[in-house]
Amino acid sequence: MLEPKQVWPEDYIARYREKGYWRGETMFGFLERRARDIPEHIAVIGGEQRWTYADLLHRANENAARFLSFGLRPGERVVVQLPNIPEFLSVVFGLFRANLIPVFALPAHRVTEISHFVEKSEASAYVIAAKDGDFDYRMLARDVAARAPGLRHVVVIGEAEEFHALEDLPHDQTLLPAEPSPSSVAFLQISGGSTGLSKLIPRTHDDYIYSFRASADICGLSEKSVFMAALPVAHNFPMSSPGVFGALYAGSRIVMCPSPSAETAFTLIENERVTITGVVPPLALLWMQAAPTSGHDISSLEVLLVGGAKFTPEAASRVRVALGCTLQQVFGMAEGLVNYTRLDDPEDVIVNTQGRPISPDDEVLIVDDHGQPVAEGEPGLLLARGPYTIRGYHNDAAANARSFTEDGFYRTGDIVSRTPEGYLVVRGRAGDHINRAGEKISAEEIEDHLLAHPGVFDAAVVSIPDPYLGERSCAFVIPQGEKPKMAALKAFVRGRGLAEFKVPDQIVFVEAFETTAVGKVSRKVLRQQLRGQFLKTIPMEA
Ligand code: OOB
Repeated sequence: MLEPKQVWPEDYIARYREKGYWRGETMFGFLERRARDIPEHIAVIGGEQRWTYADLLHRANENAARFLSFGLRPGERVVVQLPNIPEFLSVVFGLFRANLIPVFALPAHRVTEISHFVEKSEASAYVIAAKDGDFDYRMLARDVAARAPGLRHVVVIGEAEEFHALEDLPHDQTLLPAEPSPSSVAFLQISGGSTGLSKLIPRTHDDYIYSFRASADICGLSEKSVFMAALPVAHNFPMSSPGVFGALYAGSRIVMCPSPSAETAFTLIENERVTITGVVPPLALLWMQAAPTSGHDISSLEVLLVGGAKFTPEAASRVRVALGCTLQQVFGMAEGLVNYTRLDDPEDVIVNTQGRPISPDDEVLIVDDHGQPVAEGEPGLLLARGPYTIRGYHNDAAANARSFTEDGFYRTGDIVSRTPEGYLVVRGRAGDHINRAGEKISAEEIEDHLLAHPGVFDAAVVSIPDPYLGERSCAFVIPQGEKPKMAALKAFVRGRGLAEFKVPDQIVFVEAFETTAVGKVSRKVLRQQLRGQFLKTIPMEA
């Protein structure tokens, strides 16, 4: 079984248990209990399908046996790349039941990212949907299989072609193993990552269940709630804040929304009487713009969670009137710490802050560059430690040395200040990633791809403000030899097998990068210089 490499010290474990945060439940165990309590309640709706809790449990049990039937053994890793369909849940809970470890990829990921996840997690299997919209995931799986020899099985929801169709596999229930330890790793999440490739985030049953059980409570979920997953459900936000897992924990109903466009989302909100959902700021803006003329009755919506990137106070102040619901800001990270504004907070707090931590035992420090606490109210670097914040990444000593302090605090890379009431306000970021509409892009990762082009001598990727996306990416490129065309360079990056959101929005060719008198500057300083230069000299809407 995969054990967390970096674990909480014994005294912390004892405290988290004693305080009732960690209750010894497992991911499958909680669903089983729910299905026993409310078997006939609808658990999930998607397309034409409506599954009760009993249906979901039954399908998960069958899928568990299917995965084991063709040779997967407890503890092995399985990369899961599925869109917002009910099968996401029957597959993932099937993996939990089989003591297999899902690795959550986003539907947008392509061959470079998926191969990296397969290699880094040493995954034996990869689960896909045959198609989503126009995109054929079987083609992608062929490319991944060619690159990752360790991958033994590709399992497909739908028409499998040369791969395994999940439905066709035998499901002999006698293969099912005993329940795993609640302190073991339940799955690996993907980090947004500011340096290089995504890191893998090990989350245990104990810690993750605490985070979404408490989230469900803070977000007011009950058996009467209807939670819509509007963002890709493999992401930590729609998964656990309070997400589909929080919804199942609370016995709520889940609506899987295939696309977050206002038309699709509003139709589902109206038809299924959705009470709560979560979006990133650009979507909130779109929905607010679309609502007055959409012709849909979205009056069932009580709470809109907004997070993943900074929501401006100006936009936040318009939510209640534009959408007729309460705004709940959420500032979280796949590594752990999640902050919410509370539903009964004064409007001023809801509009102007990104909330306060879930847990009384979330330890939050705001420090300067030397690790010293800043004065109350001043901005500084946010460090976090607590009952659902990881102590280390999966198998990545270098990243762990960088991203965690000696005493186990996670360096979030976010710059925040704290109000006297303990609410955090996100002021910026120290790390070098671009937060493009909530999707995190590592500057370094994209620079490496650009440098692989023969016409590129050097490249630096920076974030620049964007009125709609919040930030977009701009690559500064020093050409060599024949200067490549901008479109060709974008196509080159795309052709390296990356998620579309990582292709630079803009490319600016320059002759040289400024260097200091000493000669070489760090990439970090260089990016800062370029960002400054760009904002002064080039119009925002290029
Ligand atoms: C969520 O998780 P990740 O892992 O994709 O990204 C985490 C980073 C944070 O460190 C911060 O830089 C940024 O995303 N962020 C926000 C924010 N929420 C996240 N920045 C400003 N304001 C916010 N409200 O993005 C995530 C995970 C769970 C719940 C919500 C978001």
